[in-house]
Amino acid sequence: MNKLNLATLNDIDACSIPNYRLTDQNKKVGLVHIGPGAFFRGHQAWYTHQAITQYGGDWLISAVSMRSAGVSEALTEQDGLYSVAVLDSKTEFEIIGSIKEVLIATTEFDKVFARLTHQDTQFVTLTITEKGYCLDSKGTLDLDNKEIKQDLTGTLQPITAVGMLANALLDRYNNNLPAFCVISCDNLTDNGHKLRAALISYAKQLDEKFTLWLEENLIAPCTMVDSITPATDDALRTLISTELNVSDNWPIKRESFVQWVIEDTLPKNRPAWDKVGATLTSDVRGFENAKLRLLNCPHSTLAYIGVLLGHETVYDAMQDQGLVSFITNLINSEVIPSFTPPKELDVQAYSQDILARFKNPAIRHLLAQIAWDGSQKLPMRILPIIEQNIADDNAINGLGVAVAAWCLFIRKRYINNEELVDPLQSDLLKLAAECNNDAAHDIALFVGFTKVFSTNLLENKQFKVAIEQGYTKLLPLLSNDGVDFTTI
Ligand code: CS2
Repeated sequence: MNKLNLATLNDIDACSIPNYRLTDQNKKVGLVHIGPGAFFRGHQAWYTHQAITQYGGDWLISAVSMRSAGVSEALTEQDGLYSVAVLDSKTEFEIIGSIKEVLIATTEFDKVFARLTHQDTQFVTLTITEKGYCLDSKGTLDLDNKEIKQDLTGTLQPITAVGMLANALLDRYNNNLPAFCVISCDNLTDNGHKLRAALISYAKQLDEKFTLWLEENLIAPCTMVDSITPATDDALRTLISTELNVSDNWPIKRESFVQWVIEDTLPKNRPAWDKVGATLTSDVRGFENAKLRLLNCPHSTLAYIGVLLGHETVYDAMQDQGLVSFITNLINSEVIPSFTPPKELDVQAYSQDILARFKNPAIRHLLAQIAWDGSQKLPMRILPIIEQNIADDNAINGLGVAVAAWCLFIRKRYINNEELVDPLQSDLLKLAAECNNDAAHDIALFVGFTKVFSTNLLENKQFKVAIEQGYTKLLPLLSNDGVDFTTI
């Protein structure tokens, strides 16, 4: 069977192919992307591919992995080409051509730096996950972060995205090149503003004039990104080779729903993202709040409770009627009242559509994958709702159950000696080791962990009581006993 690459592209007739890669070999790279995981390849690279296909332009992407070699190994021999399978009521395939190359920052730093400081590079997009920004619990750059500290010594090549981009911007400043526009595409509240502030804070440690230049010139729109993109598995590789008659090292699967809302500060010269479905708006915050609160909060809640209940995928958890009624109540009584949605959004319909997406039988999205990095995700998708509800004197009982489920999830990993995927793994496992099943004792340990919980929360009685109650209710799950979710 043919391997997917430029030489075999024309032989594929089962789906659309990126003709521009065959007809215009000189098309330039205009974007660098940091973090070429599945989400980026199913989302921003897909939008950019649509934009190039329909409207042209020198917008090929140089994709940069900060450390891992996997994507580069898989895609380099495929000339950056890969397939996307859209799995929903019908299945559709597409070959995406927008990635020109995949580089690895640790081993190919000079090439990466050359791309970042090239005059053709006008955008740098990022999907580096919450932890990649090295922020503290206030959302500002953590200058005590070990890796940031190392980068700031300037003696070695940068290992953080913030350090690398700040150095590249300094080089552009020194060479009179315009700053590139940075676009954060991670599930962080105010992602663009946080990234901009982090880069400026880093720049302050380097040079005063450069900092002023950056403050005047750095464009960093906030964005909301959405499309459920589970990790690739062998079943997908087999599906691609059967359906497209070509072998693809690393295909991507996602649902058909895809959304990208971008703050309307983008430079005029850009890929035609807005003409191929992205929304430009001045109110990203409203969309971001809606998505983090109505999709990501229920997602994480389902993940922690679902794993404790022994479910494997989001779809499986959504077959559990007790759990679904708990989630639905949580959304209606505690999440929806917590924020003002954008005028154009019908919140009830939006939320119901999300729950319907969770029930998509064609998508096998592992709860364990969503449960990763809880210490970074809770402060974005659950704790702000709790803070708002406390301020508004609204209920937080269901949200307390969600936080308690996270604590018990960590305990279960510890008890079973299973890996906990989280940058604060060792701190969290230490907390778990000290637990003794007494709700007040165990919750005091977790809530006192200031890397996750802000001082406002840890001093709040209502918050502690809600988590303690949730913990007591869910405790039987630790010993695999049942819990009646209709009474929670
Ligand atoms: C998920 C998200 O893994 C997770 O934490 O909640 O990746 C979710 O699938 C996306 O945000 C959907 O757009």
